[in-house]
Amino acid sequence: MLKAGIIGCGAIGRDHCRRLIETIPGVTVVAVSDYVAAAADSTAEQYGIKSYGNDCNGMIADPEVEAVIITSIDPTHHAYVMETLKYEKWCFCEKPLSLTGAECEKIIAREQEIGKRLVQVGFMRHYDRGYAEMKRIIDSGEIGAPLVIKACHRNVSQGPGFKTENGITNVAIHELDICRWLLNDEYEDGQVIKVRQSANSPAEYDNPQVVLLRTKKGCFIDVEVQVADGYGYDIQCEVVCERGTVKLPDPYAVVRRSRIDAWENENPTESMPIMTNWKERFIEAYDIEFCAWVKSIEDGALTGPSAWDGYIACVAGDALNASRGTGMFKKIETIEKPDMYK
Ligand code: ISE
Repeated sequence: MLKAGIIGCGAIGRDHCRRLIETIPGVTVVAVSDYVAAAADSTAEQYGIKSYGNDCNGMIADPEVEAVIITSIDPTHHAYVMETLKYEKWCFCEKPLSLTGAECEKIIAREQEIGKRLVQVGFMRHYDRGYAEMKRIIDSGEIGAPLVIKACHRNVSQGPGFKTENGITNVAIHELDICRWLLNDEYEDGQVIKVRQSANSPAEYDNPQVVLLRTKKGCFIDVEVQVADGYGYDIQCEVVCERGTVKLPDPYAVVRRSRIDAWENENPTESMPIMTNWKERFIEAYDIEFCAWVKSIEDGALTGPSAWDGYIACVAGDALNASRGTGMFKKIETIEKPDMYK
């Protein structure tokens, strides 16, 4: 039984704690910690496990903790991954792996020193049945080579302190990862464009932003990023290939045809609910992701998204953020890929 410790008892941290204790075989959580000590204490109390309060590094050092799961806020990820690697423990880090490509390079260098992959990044879309089926069809070659991706990533709203660049590093980072995975391709260059702004946007950040990417094989990717759409959590993706297209299915299959409310006042409609919470949208993918993670640790070799994948997404994010306002595509340049990730 793999013994894990979780850093971060906020939204997804608490959900992962439940998942690992109640749902996923072969793993349990023995300790938790959080920048806000009370959040760790209440989670620990709920499950009858150890709380390290806000002593996250103390939890990483605990000899009982074999694997560390990092779900704290984005700017803290890099330091906690490096601390975990100090003890050469398994490390599951939620996206983004770091805030910049340069920080990710240090993680990659440390893994090279250790000589073994220990880090997995929480790019759960790889385990979503819709994306996996799209990839299977593209890889089969049945509908020809992929040419264009049209995607959108929409959130209902953001909390305080959200900045324009977080639309890339915290939100579109999923597309920066999943598009190269779907295409089996790497990015050449990219730019982010500010378009007509939505009335839902407070002055502090751009909303929407449009991300454009070109790949080494010449594919074109267009992602509309709305971080405050005012209606739902809406993730869409269509890959146009030479002899057809593949499109991500909506998470609800049930289509309702009825009057929603009063007989007298409404015409009948055909409708499907749209989710508002990202944790719910990918709930099955998170379960599958952790099952696969535990199994790969049992087998002695990680198979999920690597530090390299985390690095590429951050390097692409760096280029996009640097391109803002220039009207120019910016080259996406990486270090040479170490053999470990090939
Ligand atoms: C969150 O961390 C996610 O992973 C969601 O997919 C994204 O839509 C949301 O904006 C992020 O904060």
